[in-house]
Amino acid sequence: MGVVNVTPDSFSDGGRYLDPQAAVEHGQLLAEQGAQILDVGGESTRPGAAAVPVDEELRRVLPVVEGLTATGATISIDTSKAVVAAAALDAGAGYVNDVTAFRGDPGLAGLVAERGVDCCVMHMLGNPRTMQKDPRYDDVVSEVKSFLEERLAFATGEGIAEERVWLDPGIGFGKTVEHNLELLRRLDEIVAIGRPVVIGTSRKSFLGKLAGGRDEGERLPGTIATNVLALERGATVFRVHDVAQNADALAVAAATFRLDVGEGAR
Ligand code: PMM
Repeated sequence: MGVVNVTPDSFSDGGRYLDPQAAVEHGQLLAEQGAQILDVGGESTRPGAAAVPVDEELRRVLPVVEGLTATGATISIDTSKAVVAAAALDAGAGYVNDVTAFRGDPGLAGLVAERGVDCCVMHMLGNPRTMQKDPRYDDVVSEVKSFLEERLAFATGEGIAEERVWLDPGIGFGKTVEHNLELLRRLDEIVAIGRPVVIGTSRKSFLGKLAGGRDEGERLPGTIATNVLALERGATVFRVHDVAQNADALAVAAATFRLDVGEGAR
């Protein structure tokens, strides 16, 4: 899953693709590099980010969804607003990625059910304005797992088919460095819920901290390390900014893991 942020303030690529043409070209490049899905978002969720009015979010994302749909790409719309999701689905998007896990807009789950599309529900403690202020858990993995199970039950209760729901532990959303690492280390426990697991570590700040203070543009090696670990623990969707390099690393890792299984079986 390649990230196409049409925002002025996303933490690693804010402002780079505000022009729809630049965003479409960037999405095309990511698709050529191997992204099977392009995740188009018009509202930054970086810690402390301000909410974006619906008109502005629509103005940012719709031309990009339309432009990328015309190229034949598969689009996921990264939004928590039903109005934005509906317009993006009308314009050709096929997935809804909601970082609030249907807690942000009471109409979104019903819309996903009615349209019969896939969706990603993600764990977040608090909201983007408050989430990084001293997040605490007794056991981060059990709490994230219970939350995702409850949200899966909510989604199916709203009429979304279970096989349409993907789950995401929400790396960096109300988590310390240790919380993120614990979630990655024990990702198999989230995978055990039985739905596809999406992982979004790409360029996030904990990678910079662990590597001695790297800024956003220098976090690709850390991103790849986490994605390879997540693959080994059962994640199947990797939300990344640097598609070519992650795709290569994941292809090699996947081939290696399959070989191990095959050799062991023989
Ligand atoms: N991270 C961001 C935005 N949307 N969606 C999902 N499902 N998972 C994530 O980890 C996630 C997301 C924030 O990163 P960005 O500002 O680089 O897009």
